Amino acid sequence: MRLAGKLAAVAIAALVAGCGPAKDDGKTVVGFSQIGSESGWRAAETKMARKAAQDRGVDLRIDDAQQKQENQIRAVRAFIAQGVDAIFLAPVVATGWDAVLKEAKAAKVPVVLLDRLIETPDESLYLSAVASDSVEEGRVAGNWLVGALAGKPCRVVEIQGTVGASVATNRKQGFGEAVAKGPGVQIVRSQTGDFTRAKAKEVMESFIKAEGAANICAVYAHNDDMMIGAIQAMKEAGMKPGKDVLTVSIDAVPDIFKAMADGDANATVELTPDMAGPALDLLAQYRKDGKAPRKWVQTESKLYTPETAAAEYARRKDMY
Ligand code: GZL
Repeated sequence: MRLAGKLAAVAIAALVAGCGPAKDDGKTVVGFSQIGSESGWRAAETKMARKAAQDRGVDLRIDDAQQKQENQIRAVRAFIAQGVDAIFLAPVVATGWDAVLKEAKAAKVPVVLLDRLIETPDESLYLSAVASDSVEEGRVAGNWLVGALAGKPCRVVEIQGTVGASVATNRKQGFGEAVAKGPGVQIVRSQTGDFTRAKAKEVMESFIKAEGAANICAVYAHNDDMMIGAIQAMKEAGMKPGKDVLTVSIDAVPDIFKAMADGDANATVELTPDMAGPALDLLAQYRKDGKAPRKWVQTESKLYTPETAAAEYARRKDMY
């Protein structure tokens, strides 16, 4: 490409990503293609990423993709054109990344995946991934429900995360495997709420209309924000979530602890929003010694129930 063309490409890329070429002030520059701010958990991940970068003296540039893959691909290209040292990518969906990640690889820009995984035949396209075992998260949620039912049959409705997201596919799989062991436990409705409160409220309203309030024994939501939306829908329908209807969801954000303390929710599976900290540390080590890090840095999946909800809410409310 002629020099003029190159300069034009950098200028356009800089405009798209909102910042100029990577400065050479000795700081590591990382471009973070963030999914959006669809949930309290996601907002906390962004907040903690900024702090983790500041604590480590890293120049972190965050692009908000408004939950659109095409925006993430555009941001990754912009970061490559800026000459960043590395890219963090929270992939909104699991497929469609090979082409742009091949461009990053060709430009020798390492990519670290955060909180969701991708499906690719070529694992060399990313340096490492910091993420939970989302099948296990679904299993922990399902095992809790089977235990709480203690053999009682139950018609369960499920509100899934974003269609095509690795965590949604996996959380559905893990939960399904676990509740298959519960006698008479049946998932009677399952639909995406796209990880947002508003969409999940609409989906829960449609479930109540289709099933009848009295026929819904439990709700499983792939994240707490959607459960908060479902709780609002159940209350508006005169149902008693947390009492007549068992609830279990994932993330362990402050609002679900408040709901548990208020008696409106029963269980959540924790997912730490601090994914960027471990990613920055493995990147620093890699830049120092050139040794490939582990392909997957797994974060833990711990169950919380109402017994500790008030204390957990007090502890978490200013962190997120
Ligand atoms: C899970 C993460 C999910 C959260 C949701 O690793 O990708 O995305 O559970 C968020 O709150 O929308």
